[in-house]
Amino acid sequence: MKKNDWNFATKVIHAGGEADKETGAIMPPIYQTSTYVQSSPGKHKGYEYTRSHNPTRSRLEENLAALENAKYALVSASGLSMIDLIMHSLPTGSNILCGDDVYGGTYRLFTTVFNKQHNYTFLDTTDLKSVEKHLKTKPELIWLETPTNPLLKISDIVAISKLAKKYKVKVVVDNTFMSPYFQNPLDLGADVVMHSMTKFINGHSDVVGGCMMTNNKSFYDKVWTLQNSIGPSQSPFDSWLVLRGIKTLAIRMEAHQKNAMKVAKFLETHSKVERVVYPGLKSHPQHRIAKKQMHGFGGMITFFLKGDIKKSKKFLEKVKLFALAESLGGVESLIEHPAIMTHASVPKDVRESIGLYDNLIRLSVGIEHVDDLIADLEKAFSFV
Ligand code: P1T
Repeated sequence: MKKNDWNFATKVIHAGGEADKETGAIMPPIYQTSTYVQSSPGKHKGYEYTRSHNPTRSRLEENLAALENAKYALVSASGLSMIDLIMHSLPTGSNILCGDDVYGGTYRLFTTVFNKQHNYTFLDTTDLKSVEKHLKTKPELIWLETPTNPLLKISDIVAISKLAKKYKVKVVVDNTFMSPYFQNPLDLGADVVMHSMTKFINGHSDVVGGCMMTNNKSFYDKVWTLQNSIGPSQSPFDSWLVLRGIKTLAIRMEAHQKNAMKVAKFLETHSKVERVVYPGLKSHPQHRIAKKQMHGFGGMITFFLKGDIKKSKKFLEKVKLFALAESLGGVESLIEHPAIMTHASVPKDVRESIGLYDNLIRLSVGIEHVDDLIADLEKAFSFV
C-alpha cells in the first residue's frame, strides 16, 4: 500500500515515522543541535544550520504534508509567526481581503504591524455576494478562518476558491479550529492551509508552533526563504513534542467532538443561556455548509450567557474543571472570555459590529468524561 493511500489514523502515526537508520530507534531522535559538521566547505548531508533545516523538524513537516494531502509543509515557531511569514511573502502594497471575525492576534498583526505595508479589507466571508464583489477588485489574497475564532462562522471554501480562481486571487485558510482531521482546505480548492499547531495538532498545551501546507512549490520556497532570513524556526524539541502529540490526533478529535456535541445540546436547553453556536447544531446558520465541507464539527463552542459582563465574569470564576485560560485544542477543557482575553486587541465597536458581545463565552471542550464537564458548567450556572 502506498503512503498516499493510508487512512488518516495511519498517517498520523506513520508518515515521516520510519525507524532511525543508524540505530533502529522507533521514535525519531531529537536532533538537539544548532549546526552540522561539513567535510569540505559547502559539502554536507543536507543540513547546515538548524534555523534553516533540522531532521526532527523535517520529520514533522513530512507528517503534516501527508495530513493535509499537500506536497510541501513548513513548520514555524508559532501560528502568528507563520501568518507573519505569509504576509511578508506578498508584494508591498498588496490588497488583502480578510474575514471580519479572526483570532484577535491575527487582527492585531494585520491592523497594527502589516497595515503599514498592505491594505486590509475585513468582510463577512459567509456572504458570497459580498465576497465576489470584493474579489472583482483583484486583491492579492483572501484570508479565511473557517470556522472563525470565536464566533464559529463558516465560509464556503469550495465556492470562494472557485470565485478566487476566476479573479486570480490566492486563498489561504487558517484551519486551526478543525485540524487536518476534520477539514482539508487544499482538497476543497484553497491554495494554502495554515494552523496554529499550539492547538489541536499538538493537543497537549505544552508547545507553541505554527505550520503551513501547500502544493505550490514557488510559494513554499518563498516562505521557507523568508523563515530562513527572518528566523522564526521551531526548536527541535518542540517539533519532537508535536510529533508525539500528533499520533493521537484522530482519536482526540473524535473524543473532542463527541463531548462538544453533548455539551452544546446541554447548553442549548439551559434557561440561563441566550444562544449557543456550535457547527454541529441544526440551529447553526451555516450547518449545511459545515456538513458539506467538514468531516466533523470539532471541539469548540461559543455561547451567550443571559445577562451582563458581571454575570459572565462570575460564571468564569466559578467553573473548576474548565480552566479559565487562553488557547484551545488541548486534552483538558478550557474556557475564556474573548472580549477581555483573546480578542481584547479588537476595538469594542468592531467587536460589537460583528456580534462579539461581552456576554460571549468560548469553550474548548476537552476529552475528560463529559458528565463531569456538564456538572461543572451546571454548578457555575447556579451562581449567576
Ligand atoms: O498562538 P499561536 O500559535 O501564535 O497561533 C495564533 C493563532 C492563529 N490562528 C488561530 C485561529 C488561533 O486561534 C490562534 C491562537 N489562538 C489563541 C491563542 C486563542 O486562545 O484563541
